[in-house]
Amino acid sequence: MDLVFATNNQHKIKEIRPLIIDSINLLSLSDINCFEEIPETQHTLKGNASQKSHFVFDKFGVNCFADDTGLEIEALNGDPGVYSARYAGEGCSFQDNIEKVLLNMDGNINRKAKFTTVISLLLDGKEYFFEGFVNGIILTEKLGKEGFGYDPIFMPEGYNISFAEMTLEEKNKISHRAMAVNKLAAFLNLKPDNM
Ligand code: ITT
Repeated sequence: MDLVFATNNQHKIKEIRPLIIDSINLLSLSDINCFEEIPETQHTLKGNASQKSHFVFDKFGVNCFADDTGLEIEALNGDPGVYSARYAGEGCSFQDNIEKVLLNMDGNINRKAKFTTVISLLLDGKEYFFEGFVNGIILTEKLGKEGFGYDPIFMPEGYNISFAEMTLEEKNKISHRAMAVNKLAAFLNLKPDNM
């Protein structure tokens, strides 16, 4: 069956493609000629994931899912959290966001942080949610060139390299997104008629 991943973030598509079973034909927004900016105005990850999937379902009538992800930093009272994409302001780059985090965390001993992903799946008009998270710490400088977003300054618990120093396969073994997508994939596989 066809399933649209409602994201404008190409890195996310690259990450999850290997995690989705072959019987699912994963489509991007451009595959369905959706080139609009999808609104993301809610104040929770769940709300934003749901808003993104509903936007695509309502306009295009296709089975789809969306992911909303946030990086919560304990010493910053959970910031940037649900506002992770635009932490440094409207139209900012990954680099701008990283610089703002490093500045706000300068001299802070508590480096604890957590990535959380919430997926909203809309299948035949019914909504299902899947969640994944990973704990870690915020580094004091950027390490590595892989991945995207905050990956160069996030080191997952139990590792001594950043997400940006990992291969896609390594990140996919432990990441917030992989955990949520694996739950989605297991659910799709278990559907009785296999759709
Ligand atoms: P879509 O809404 O189109 O899916 P987005 O980039 O706006 O793409 P999110 O709102 O879910 O995605 O993510 C917010 C930001 O969090 C994102 O722009 C990245 O900076 C960061 N982020 C998300 N997933 C990440 C990951 O796996 N590693 C590092 N940073 C990540």
